[in-house]
Amino acid sequence: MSSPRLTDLSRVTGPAKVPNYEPGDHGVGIVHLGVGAFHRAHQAVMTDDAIARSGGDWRINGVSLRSKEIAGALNPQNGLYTLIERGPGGTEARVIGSIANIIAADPAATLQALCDEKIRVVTITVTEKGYGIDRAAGGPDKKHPAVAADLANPGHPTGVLGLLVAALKFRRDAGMAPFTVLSCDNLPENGKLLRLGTVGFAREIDPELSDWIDEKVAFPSSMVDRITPASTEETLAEALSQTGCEDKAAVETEPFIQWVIEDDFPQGRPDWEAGGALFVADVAPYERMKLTMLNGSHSLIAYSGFLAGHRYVRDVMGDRALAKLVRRHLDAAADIMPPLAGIDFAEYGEALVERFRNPAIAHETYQIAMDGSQKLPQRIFAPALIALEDSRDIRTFTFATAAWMRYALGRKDDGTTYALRDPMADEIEAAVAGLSNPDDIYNALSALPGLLPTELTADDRFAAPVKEILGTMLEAGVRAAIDREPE
Ligand code: CS2
Repeated sequence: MSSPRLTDLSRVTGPAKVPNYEPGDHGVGIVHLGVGAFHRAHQAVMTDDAIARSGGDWRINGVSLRSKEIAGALNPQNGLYTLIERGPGGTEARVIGSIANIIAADPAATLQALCDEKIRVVTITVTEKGYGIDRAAGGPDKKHPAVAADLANPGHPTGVLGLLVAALKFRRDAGMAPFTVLSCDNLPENGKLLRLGTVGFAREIDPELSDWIDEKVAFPSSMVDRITPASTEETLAEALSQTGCEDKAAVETEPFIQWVIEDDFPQGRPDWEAGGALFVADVAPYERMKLTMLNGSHSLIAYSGFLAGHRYVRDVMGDRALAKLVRRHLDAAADIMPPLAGIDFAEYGEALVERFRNPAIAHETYQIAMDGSQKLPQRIFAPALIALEDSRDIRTFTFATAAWMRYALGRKDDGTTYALRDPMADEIEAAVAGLSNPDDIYNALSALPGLLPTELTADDRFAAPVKEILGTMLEAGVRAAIDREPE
């Protein structure tokens, strides 16, 4: 007999917990751009907790900017899905009721949703590359395809900046309050960056609107954390056994969850404290800790682990030599953290090691290796520069850089090839085409615009070890380079 689809809480028969509220009793107050697995494992969960504890019309109108896949899974389920938390001690499941519906690859409907007066907060997870912000200049990246298209046709926007600006224009012209814009991506000072991008985009088409946005719209920064691998068939099978229902939108994640947010919501917000969110005056030090320690070592794990033949993060942690390099990285990263009240960086590092080792989570190194050009500047290069300026040991940052440069060649030691999956893939491939000498590869990748700071690449304390490690990787293989690395 086939199982019923998860369309209604009354259908749930397994051990999964269900919300203590009736989802349909609560209206929508949030539009979320980018309804991937991470959103469903993070903000949607905290919003579910908030509604459960304090009520309110805070359900989420989700938007998938390009793909129709998630809408196809979630809309027939009335937004319901199973969250599976997998820890070393076991698995727990709950059904989440905070998502109302999904708009898929439909810019006009997205704009309409953003113009709805009931929307008071717009949350965003579109990955680092999704915004179209020129981080160096602090404004819109006019070469980004969506930004270019939206600047040419601002009345029919398709990208994040264009949609936000068009919706804010409509709201201003209609005498409505704006919404608060909350970026939840792994970018340094994500709120400030998004403000610069949005205000800068508006300046190109309507300077008065730009001033209005700058004055009236809040862009709090936030630091988000939860390790969430892509869902697989096993995720869906687990959801079935936990709910007795067929669920095509289930997600699995680790038990740990963290959200640190600047409390600047003029139009109100859900009671996210109910899910454990921490509200602070300045998120920057938390962001820096997470980007440098968690994400930095994640990227080291991804490039060196993938090239050494490890499919999952947990396998990398089971490789003694690599696990030592991860600890070395965490120590070096902890050393450059400015003090943060209530946080012991050594303990934070230990907790990260345990999270990376979680045997129940199958997090692919290849997934984390994606989009290196967007991730490494804040994860590896900026910390390397700080360590260099402080005259600290920068060996681990040079090792991570060499591993990424080796990865950029697109083939493993055994000759297997793979796609780079990076918005700069074409430039990277063209830069290293035909090169085999470490110095040439180093110089070619260092010359790519906006990636490695010249203060770093021109400094021999950085350049020499990167070239040396890359040379070992090319001559003796990545395995040998890992094994030869001093602790
Ligand atoms: C990872 C992150 O894929 C990646 O680049 O480093 O997605 C990481 O899992 C999250 O930031 C954890 O909060």
